[in-house]
Amino acid sequence: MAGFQGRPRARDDRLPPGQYLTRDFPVLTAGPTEVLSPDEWQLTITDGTSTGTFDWDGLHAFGLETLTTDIHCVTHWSKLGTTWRGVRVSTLFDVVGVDDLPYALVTSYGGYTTNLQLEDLVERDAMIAVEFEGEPLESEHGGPARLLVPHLYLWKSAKWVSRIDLVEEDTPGFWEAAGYHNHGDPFLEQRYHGD
Ligand SMILES: Nc1nc2c(c(=O)[nH]1)N[C@H]1C(S)=C(S)[C@@H](COP(=O)(O)O)O[C@H]1N2
Ligand SMILES: [Mo]
Repeated sequence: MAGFQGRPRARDDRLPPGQYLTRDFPVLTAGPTEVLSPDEWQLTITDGTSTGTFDWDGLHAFGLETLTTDIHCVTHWSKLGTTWRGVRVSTLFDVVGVDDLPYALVTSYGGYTTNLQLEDLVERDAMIAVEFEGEPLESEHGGPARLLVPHLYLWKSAKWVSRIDLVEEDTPGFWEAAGYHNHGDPFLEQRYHGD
């Protein structure tokens, strides 16, 4: 039967297995909140050969895109239809001219790390987010700027992002080394190592 194509995904299909919906926005940080002003923040992207550093103005020079997306935390809460503004990671990679190395290690101010496959940063909606629901991103949620990788569990979305190193070898980040799944796809329920 024709007519179903393009139909928005039903609300129930948008909730990954084992998740519940929340209207709150819980804060989850494995240490102190980093409090950085926009002037203090910068992001370095490197593949070991080509390197680019973006400060607040340099990031905004690309113009902000709006993304409305669902987010999922491994602690079982999900939020549907959250709206963010930021700059696509793929835009920054193109500007720096990085090689397509297969993995990324992302580092935050304060030392948090998380690892990703290149494709998860460039083939979906990953962005450096600076606004949430029309407001500057609060410090506790990673402001002034965080990584947002909405199709993976939220521990991949490094708050106060400071570096993205593209690398040949995959290295587990903070939670991945502590037993979380290396990839973290919520629809495959990849919560812990071995899932
Ligand atoms: N720098 C940094 N980023 C981080 C974390 C952290 O502890 N430090 N926690 C991660 C985890 S486990 C989750 S669930 C989300 C939570 O984001 P929120 O506090 O904005 O809800 O941030 C992720 N990014
Ligand atoms: Mo988390």
